[in-house]
Amino acid sequence: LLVLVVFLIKDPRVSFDDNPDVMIPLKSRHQNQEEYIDKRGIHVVVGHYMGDDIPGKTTPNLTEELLNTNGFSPQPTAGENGNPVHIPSWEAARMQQLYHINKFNLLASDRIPLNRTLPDVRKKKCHEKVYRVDQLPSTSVIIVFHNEAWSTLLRTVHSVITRSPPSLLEEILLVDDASQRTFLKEPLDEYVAKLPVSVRVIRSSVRTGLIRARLLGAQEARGTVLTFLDAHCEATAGWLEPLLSRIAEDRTRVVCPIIDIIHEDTFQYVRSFELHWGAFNWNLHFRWYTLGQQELDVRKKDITEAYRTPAMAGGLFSIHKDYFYQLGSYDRNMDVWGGENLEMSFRVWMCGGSVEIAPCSHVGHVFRKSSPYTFPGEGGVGGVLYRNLARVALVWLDDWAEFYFKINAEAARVRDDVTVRDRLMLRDRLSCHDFKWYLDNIWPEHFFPMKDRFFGKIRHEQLGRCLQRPVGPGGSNQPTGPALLRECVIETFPLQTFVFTKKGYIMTDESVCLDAPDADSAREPQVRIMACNEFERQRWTYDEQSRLLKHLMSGLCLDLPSKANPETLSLQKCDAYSRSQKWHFQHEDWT
Ligand code: UD2
Ligand code: MN
Repeated sequence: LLVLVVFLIKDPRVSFDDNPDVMIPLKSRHQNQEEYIDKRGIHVVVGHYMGDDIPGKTTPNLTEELLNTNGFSPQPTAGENGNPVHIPSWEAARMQQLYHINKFNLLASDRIPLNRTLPDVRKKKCHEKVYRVDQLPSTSVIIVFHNEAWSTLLRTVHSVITRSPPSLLEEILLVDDASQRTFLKEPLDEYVAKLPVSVRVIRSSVRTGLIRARLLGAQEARGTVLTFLDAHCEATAGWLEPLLSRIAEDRTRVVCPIIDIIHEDTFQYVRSFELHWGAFNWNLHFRWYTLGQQELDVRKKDITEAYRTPAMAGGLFSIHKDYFYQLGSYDRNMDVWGGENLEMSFRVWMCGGSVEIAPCSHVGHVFRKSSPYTFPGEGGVGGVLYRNLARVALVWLDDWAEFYFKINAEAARVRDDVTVRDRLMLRDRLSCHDFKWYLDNIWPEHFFPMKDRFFGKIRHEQLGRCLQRPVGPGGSNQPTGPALLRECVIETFPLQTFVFTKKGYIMTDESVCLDAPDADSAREPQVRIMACNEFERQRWTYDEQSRLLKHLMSGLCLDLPSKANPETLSLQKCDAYSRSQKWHFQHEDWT
């Protein structure tokens, strides 16, 4: 059960170092620490000493006293300029114990001053941009939290105060979702009263979940724009102006910053990639995928320009307050955590607005591998999350709702527990587009089944085995690897289910495609599953008559593994008489 719980919580969130494809190992300046540049060019630092959630390992006893102690004890230079914090080995035991309170390295966080300096991670071109601050709308910054650590919560607050033009920052609203820690009560009230900006603490007496907590904050907000942040963020120089200026031009834009990584072990500020956008997989879990070609072309012209994204991560964004309400704010029947990010993304896009990422705005966030808090409600974490997601599917997915429930047994089990009438009425009232419009227009690169594309298994006739994609460690985004041939599974089985698009791409869940990455080299081309990139290399044609599956660029045909590379399928000279090149496209119903 523990394994399941850890997986459930971990899966839907973003984690960049689940699958560290190490490219360039670096010599670390610190003991007990590994550093490398990964395949996306990100500088990653990993501490070996972390007390992470190893399934089966018991959580150390966290006493009431420990939980209620504010351990903030800053060292002036710790973490300055976004540097990692090194905890000496003699403190490892304490560090591991504290780690379990918030599921990040609390001891490290507690050493970093609340106003630490950060690098200016913006592209050079961003510095040349001039914003007319006097013509931008003001914003309320809303931060909801449940049992957050003092140091991360207040570092979020200070980073906002320090790095926002005063005239644009109307106030900061801290919404306490029934935290139990004593230091988050009067001590917090007293602390924020002394700050130079209006910071108000709004408290929910019952645990209401992040969605309704944000609604509480919105209701109190005085600013023209609402800016939401998680309670463990750090805003960098110039973060606010790009968000507000996009909304000043058009109030139907919902704008997100680039979300950088505050490493959960070292609190190092790590710049994230800009060439990704947000979307989701067949399980309705939010994912980062490589940017669509059209968007890449736009970016090449002006890298400071905001770009569209099919979905937002959920935690960090600005929205005009009137537009927020006009569009139905949030679905207040969603509990605790999850689903509201896609719900809002679909609603905004389908009902006339847009969701975008402003690349000159950078905010760091501590991504965690598991959740530190409880999920009150029937069925625990799974019950809560899948009821939220069932609501998303029933309101917004139209024909694809059945597809979602078909491959998500957990959501199917709870679909009858939810009623979404009020949200369907809202959708009707706003005269929103349907989900097909969304897929066609907002995310044409998607890998969902459609009426005019094949959906099903690709079976090797001679062996009766099916094409299968690899799974990345920890269910990572866009898992790549060999194109496998495995025993066909009778039921719908996502790993063996592919779509064949009109353009000739053979895609599957997680935006991975059948590819021949070295088709243009002299070597014998291997067939692999790679991130979809719309390159010519990933296009195929199928001939019903001969049942050959031809790789367009090389003119070769999909065949069994060769002796040289027994673990993955190969490309060979097409031969209509060869039994090993015959493939059967076995259609499956998805509606
Ligand atoms: C991501 C989002 C998060 C939210 C979530 C889906 C980012 C960086 N984060 O997960 O904002 O959209 O996906 O729902 O995009 N909280 C409460 N009450 C609760 C539970 C959480 O107030 O019952 C607070 C929590 O203290 C935190 C915020 O809500 O400040 C988000 O929670 P999280 O950090 O666990 O979510 P995260 O980053 O994993
Ligand atoms: Mn968070």
